[in-house]
Amino acid sequence: MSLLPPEKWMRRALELGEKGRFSTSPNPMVGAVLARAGKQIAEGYHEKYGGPHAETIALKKAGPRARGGSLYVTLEPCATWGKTPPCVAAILESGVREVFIAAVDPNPKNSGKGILALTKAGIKVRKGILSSEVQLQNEAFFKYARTGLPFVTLKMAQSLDGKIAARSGLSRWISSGVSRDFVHRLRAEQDAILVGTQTLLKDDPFLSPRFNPSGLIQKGKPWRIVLDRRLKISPAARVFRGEQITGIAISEKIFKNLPAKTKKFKNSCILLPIPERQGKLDLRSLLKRLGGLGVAKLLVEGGGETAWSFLEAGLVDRFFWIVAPKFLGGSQAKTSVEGRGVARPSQAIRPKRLTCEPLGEDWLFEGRF
Ligand code: AOF
Ligand code: ZN
Repeated sequence: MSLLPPEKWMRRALELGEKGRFSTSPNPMVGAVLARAGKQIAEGYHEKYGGPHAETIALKKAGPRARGGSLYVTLEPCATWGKTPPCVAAILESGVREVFIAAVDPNPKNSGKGILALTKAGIKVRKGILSSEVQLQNEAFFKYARTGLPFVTLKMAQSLDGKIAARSGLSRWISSGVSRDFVHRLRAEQDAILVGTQTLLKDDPFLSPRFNPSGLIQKGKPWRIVLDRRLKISPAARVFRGEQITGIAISEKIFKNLPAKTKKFKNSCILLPIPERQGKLDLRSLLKRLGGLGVAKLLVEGGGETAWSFLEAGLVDRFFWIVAPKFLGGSQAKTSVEGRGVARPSQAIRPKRLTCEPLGEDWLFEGRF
């Protein structure tokens, strides 16, 4: 199939934007291509959070050759000052004749303003080419920009019979090496990774990604967030090792009543006092808090109680379910989703857009809510 020229350039821009996957959050992945008379003049992408925007990079590279050209950019150019000057100003100055935009910026600060400013200045604007691809690539950014809440991915690795550990509690390893590599890659693009109290106390996890493409991951990331309502964690726990920032979500009540206990953690991590709801941390409040701190991508890694709490509260956007082709058995062995569960099959929580594909020796289910 031969691609129409605008789609061809936009596809390249989409591909370029992808290079920012591990280093731009909570800002978007954006790519830009400048073309004239059917030839590419320059390209650029948003490399890292706080750095220059994609279209500005491409225009700078093109210099005077941009005049009369067409700019293809995956996200609507910004019209206001942020950490960098507005891209619309750079576009107007460049002498570009037309601008193709894949998706309108969901950021209320910029949304629609870039298109308006360009149109007013007499520049031809065309939007919508590969819009859904760009929205899928940036689905965390789109949710975060609209709601202020992180995009939540729930990840689990279980046996065919739904167990996440053998009856002894041992869980290393249920899934295969290929699946574990997949998880480390997934971790690497998150702003934060969260686990519940039981996983924290039982597994003493590091929660670090053993994958850092060209050292792109931002310093201190991904943050490690642990749910620890009553502050039971030991200051010697592994989540305090290494350079990643650690946050402990504790009950507001504990924070108020136990100043001495909280003090010994003050220098090694961020304490996040969260209101309680029915004897548990209110997860929606926690997400709001994390969003306020700039967490746009949150990975919830278990265990079963935590998975149920997020599912029950309707706070999961996407899940990855790794299913290893084996049986562990045992009525006491931990399962992937615990908590109270639903009373009747008709109340089951049903995902949308479910896919399943092989992942090494395992199977990967992906779905959304
Ligand atoms: C980016 N990269 O290539 C484009 C963005 O914090 P700032 O100043 O970098 O501004 C971030 C906002 O700029 C972002 O929310 C989006 O609205 C707009 N476009 N952002 O990080 C880019 N084009
Ligand atoms: Zn910009």
